[in-house]
Amino acid sequence: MSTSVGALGSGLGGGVELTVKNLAIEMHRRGHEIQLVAPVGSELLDFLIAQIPGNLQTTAQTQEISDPIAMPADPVLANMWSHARHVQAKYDLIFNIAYDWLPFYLTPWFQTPIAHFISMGSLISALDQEMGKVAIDFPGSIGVCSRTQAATFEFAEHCRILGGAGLDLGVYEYRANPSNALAFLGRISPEKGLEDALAAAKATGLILKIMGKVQDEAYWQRLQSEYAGCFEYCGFLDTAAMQQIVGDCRALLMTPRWVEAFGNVAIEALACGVPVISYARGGPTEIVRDGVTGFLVEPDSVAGLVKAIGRLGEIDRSACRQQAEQEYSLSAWGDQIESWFDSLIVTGEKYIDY
Ligand code: HBI
Repeated sequence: MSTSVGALGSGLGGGVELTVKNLAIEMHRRGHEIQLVAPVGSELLDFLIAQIPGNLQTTAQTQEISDPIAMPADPVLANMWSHARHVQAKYDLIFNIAYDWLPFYLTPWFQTPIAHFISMGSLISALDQEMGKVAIDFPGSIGVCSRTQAATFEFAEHCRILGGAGLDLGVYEYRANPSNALAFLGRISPEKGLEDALAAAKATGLILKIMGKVQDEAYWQRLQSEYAGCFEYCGFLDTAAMQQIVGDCRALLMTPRWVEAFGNVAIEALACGVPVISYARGGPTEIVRDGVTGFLVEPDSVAGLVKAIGRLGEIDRSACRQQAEQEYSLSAWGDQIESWFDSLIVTGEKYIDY
């Protein structure tokens, strides 16, 4: 059950799109039958996708913590879950990655177990409450990306830490000798702090190569005029094209204003041998080995970013690729996910109703 904020392949789902893609690939490789349920216009390799019509959800990160739960007219989210209700008997498990109230509220109404993967830290109290109910009433059914993300929820100790995704490392080419540019990967939206990455690039005279979907037009217009000449916008690219550009950069800059749940882009950069310079906030603090595969910088400090850029000569790029191979392979992540799923699937022989 995909994200409700955009069709798969649109880029609006951010890191969730890589998570869904690699999960589908890996579970298929392990012999599981999969049906994807996603907003109309979705595409993902040649997987069967139930294309669901309706209006997209508002992105949770643009809402206030005390906001009421909102659903548009003809909500794609509700239509997705009506579809799930009709087909649930055909499947052993439903995997949900929508960061929305409805899937959690509906959990007790479903006969098929639901594995909820929460893709961001706490954002909206009313949503946290519903997630917390499921965490208690359906033990083990909540998966998250990182410990720091879990810690933003009151039900942290009920979360299973899974990482944000695993990578098909063959898709990422290791590059030893980069050009003199920096990379920024991600949705162009205020919570990603792109202005700080641009300020650091400007201060060091290195071009910032920006890749990702423009999600907040006004924000992007403002940055383009303020930092004209400091960046090259490469658009929202597929993995093969993206890794080609990232691999040629001296470092990936991550400047999250929020508790980044994981940072799929960090492990993608490492897979290309590219060090990660990130604010010490959220998921990247559990990924970057400070001084070895990148640098963790005092949050919101552009000066700290500039200092770290000056130290890139200390990093052995092959150590970055090695970390991706040791910790972020798709098969290792697949083991974690599959054992999580197994723990939730009620198989006949265990619970026979007399
Ligand atoms: N907002 N309401 C809502 N629902 C989602 O599924 C959602 C979101 N905001 C962002 C998002 N998903 C993903 O792009 C990130 O979790 C990566």
